[in-house]
Amino acid sequence: MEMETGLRKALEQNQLVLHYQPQMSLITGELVGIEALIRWQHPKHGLIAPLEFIPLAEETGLIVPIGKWVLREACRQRKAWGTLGYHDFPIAVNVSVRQFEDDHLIDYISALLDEFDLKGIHLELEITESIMQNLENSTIILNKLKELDVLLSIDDFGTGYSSLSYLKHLPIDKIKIDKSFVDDIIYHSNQGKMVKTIIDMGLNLNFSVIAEGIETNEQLHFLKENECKIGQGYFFSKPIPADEMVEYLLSGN
Ligand code: G
Ligand code: G
Ligand code: MN
Ligand code: NA
Repeated sequence: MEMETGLRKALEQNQLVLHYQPQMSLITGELVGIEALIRWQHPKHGLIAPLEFIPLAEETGLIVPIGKWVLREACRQRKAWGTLGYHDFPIAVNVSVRQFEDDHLIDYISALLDEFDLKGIHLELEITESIMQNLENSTIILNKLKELDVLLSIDDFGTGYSSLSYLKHLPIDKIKIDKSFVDDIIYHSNQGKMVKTIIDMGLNLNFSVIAEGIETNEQLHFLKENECKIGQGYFFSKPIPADEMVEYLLSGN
């Protein structure tokens, strides 16, 4: 209860911040996307990670206004980067199921694209496989979002219950191979085979495939060998504040 009040306050008093993590082409080494990740800059407790407050936000429904704030802040930041001359990559935002199912989401996103003069392809929504539990309704929502031209990706792919055969009937652009698979690549050859299988099937179904949580050269090497074309992880950069991201962009990354 106390934390819920605190979280409400956080939203009202601008204590929420976004950090940004680059997504890199494993072929050219160029930056091809940026994921926005929320943090709570608490006046007493410092920077609080999303795992410590997003579950509560989801339970209480606060995720809906918080999620709107995230979308707006990400679009504002994306426009600012565009003004600096960085036009080409989308900004990716995590969207919780409850937010995904909110009736106002589509109109809200449409209004944001207008407000910040962005094309749909400048914004990517990361949703999880759990939306498949309500396949019929989710299909309708995904199709409406796709009419706005926003990019749609499946986060934490491989940890849920969906299969690629389901996904091929949905307007999904990208799958993000969960970090847990990438972690084990080098230690267990079976995990490597699994990752390879996901990459191959994803590419065959015309999805972009990104590997999450790349930390080592060995993982990078394996992924490149197996034709994974995009990667994200501490190997390239941790999630960083917006001002550091500008330096990162300026440095030609
Ligand atoms: O940034 P970090 O790796 O600590 O994120 C941990 C988890 O929190 C991830 O699963 C991520 O998807 C989730 N998360 C981060 N930012 C947001 C956000 O803005 N909205 C939602 N719904 N989840 C987020
Ligand atoms: O579930 P989602 O993919 O949205 O969450 C990404 C989470 O993973 C964020 O909390 C981010 O900080 C974290 N992350 C990103 N790259 C790495 C990595 O290379 N190693 C580790 N341990 N965590 C990572
Ligand atoms: Mn994500
Ligand atoms: Na993930």
